Amino acid sequence: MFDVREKPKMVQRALLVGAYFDRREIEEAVDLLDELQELVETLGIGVVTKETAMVREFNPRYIVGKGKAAELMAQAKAMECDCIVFDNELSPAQQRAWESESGLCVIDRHEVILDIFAMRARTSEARLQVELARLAYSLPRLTRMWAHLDRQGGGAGGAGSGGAGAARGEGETQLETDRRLAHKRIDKVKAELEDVKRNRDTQRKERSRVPVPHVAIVGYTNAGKSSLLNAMTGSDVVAQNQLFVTLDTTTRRMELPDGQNILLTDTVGFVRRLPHDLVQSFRATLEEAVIADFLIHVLDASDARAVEFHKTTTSVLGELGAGDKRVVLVLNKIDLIEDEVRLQQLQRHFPEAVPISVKTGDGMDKLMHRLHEMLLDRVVRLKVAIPMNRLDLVSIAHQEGKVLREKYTEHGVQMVCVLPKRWESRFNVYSDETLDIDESDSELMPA
Ligand SMILES: Nc1nc2c(ncn2[C@@H]2O[C@H](COP(=O)(O)OP(=O)(O)OP(=O)(O)O)[C@@H](O)[C@H]2O)c(=O)[nH]1
Ligand SMILES: [Mg+2]
Repeated sequence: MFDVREKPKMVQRALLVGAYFDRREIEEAVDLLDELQELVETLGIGVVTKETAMVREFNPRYIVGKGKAAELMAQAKAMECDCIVFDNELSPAQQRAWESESGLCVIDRHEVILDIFAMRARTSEARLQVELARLAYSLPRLTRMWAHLDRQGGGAGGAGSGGAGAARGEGETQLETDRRLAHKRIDKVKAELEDVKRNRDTQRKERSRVPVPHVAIVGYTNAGKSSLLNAMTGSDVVAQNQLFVTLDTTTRRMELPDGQNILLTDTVGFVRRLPHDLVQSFRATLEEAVIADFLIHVLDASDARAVEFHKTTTSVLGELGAGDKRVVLVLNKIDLIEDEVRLQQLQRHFPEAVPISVKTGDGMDKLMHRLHEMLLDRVVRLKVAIPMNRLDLVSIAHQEGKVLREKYTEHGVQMVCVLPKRWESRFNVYSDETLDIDESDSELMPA
């Protein structure tokens, strides 16, 4: 690991700045700053104050005007802040200018998100992916006074482990050494990620041997994706009222009421202004969304920013190459909406969406029904009379589909079953729609 300069102490008190360039953007700037506050607090840093700054004349050194920059620095010091956090992306040079002139630690939303991901990464894959994103971010910033916030110690990314690896080559400046080692590390992490990817591909191949439809749950962070997976499959993926709880995908099998099996995958949440290199680094993980047959897009309908969140998720999905996937949109947390009109507005905005509450179970039957509809083109429902010498088909029907009715006769087995389309031709020979086998649909599908 390359050497990084440690910052003098942990930062604790932050002044947040959101610069905007058009008077009409003020609302959005305030809104994004509120979100930045949530992100900063996730790192355990207190937010002392939030300032929006309208930029009349863009100053490439500070983004905001020189006077405004001086004012903000003075304010940060007067309020005993030890850190300034920008909602806007700071170039390495801008960050250096702010840090050297204020004497404070200055970071941007990008770095905050990277640090949250680093703090949350648990599996080796997530750690590698975060580390890669952090290295990409750090490389042009090696001359900074301080490196990443590194609150979790050890962990991924530019943590200052220095040591033998950082030995300076002949005639090299410290900066050149840092750069060389960073590049070396980047190559190594990339190679390790390739291994992980190969493993994943093998697993996927295994899965696609049995072509069960694959559905990925996507959405903004904290929308309730993991909760939905848990509710649908009875698993216990961690679900918490915090940002970016999930950094790894979890795939679980579930059976729909019509007997079809599907694979459901929980994915990493998105956020506005999600760093591009982070999306790139998490490609392997997020690829689950790209290869899925369709997506369940979970939206927190109780959040006033739901429409914005929807836009963000849709555009990140586009960036990942999953923009043309079929989507079941879910308006979650309707139990928290007190204002009926608000829910109606959302439903008018998203007429196709299924309103649900994972918490109360409200609407879950409708969601199941919608999933069933999405898969209609993949299954057939057949009435068959299987002769004694083809009892192998009976076991196939049990394994691959769902047997709704079954009657043993002296000639063989009569069945009503739902089967994946690819079995249709083999069963069709024995199909007999006139069979009189007691069949009531009531328990199968919700209305
Ligand atoms: N009131 C209410 N809370 C919900 C509902 N669904 C989920 N939650 C809560 O919302 C919070 C976030 O849920 P998660 O399932 O962790 O959200 P996520 O989308 O997986 O979030 P990340 O993994 O961070 O991207 C948790 O505190 C859940 O208990 C719901 O229908 N109603
Ligand atoms: Mg989650």
